[in-house]
Amino acid sequence: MTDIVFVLNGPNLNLLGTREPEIYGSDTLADIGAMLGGKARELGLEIDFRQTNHEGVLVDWLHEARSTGAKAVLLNAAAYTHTSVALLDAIKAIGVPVIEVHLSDPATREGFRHLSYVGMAAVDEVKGLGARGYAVALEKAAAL
Ligand code: CA2
Repeated sequence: MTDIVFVLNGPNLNLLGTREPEIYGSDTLADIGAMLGGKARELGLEIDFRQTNHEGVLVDWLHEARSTGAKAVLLNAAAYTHTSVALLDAIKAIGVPVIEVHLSDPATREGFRHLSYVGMAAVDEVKGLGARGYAVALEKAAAL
């Protein structure tokens, strides 16, 4: 096992900071990556921070977390959280602990966001804390 934590971000999160700040905050994803890099240094961890709009790429990256021997994965799968059995199967398959992260709290939003396939296999979750939730999730990963 390494001290690397994969931080995987799903569809449309590349647009963070451009609209709906009342839901997602005003930080861009690059801001979150920079903040989390600092937090990782404090914790003696390394992060590999990525974003994709493609479901299969997230599956490939989860497999890569396994082959790299990552300590943990922080996963904000965005809308795929609520639809993707492929992500559920991948999380179950890799044997690397996955912590589910969301900027907002999907449970307080539209009904279709209440179901989480990611949550069915994740070891923990951080929701509704905005960008700070990524740092909280990294602390949880450090404690695993
Ligand atoms: O709260 C979260 O982190 C979500 O994963 C964000 C997803 C949403 O589908 C999930 O239900 C909850 C949406 C990400 C799209 O983010 C944007 C932010 C600003 C502008 C455009 C997209």
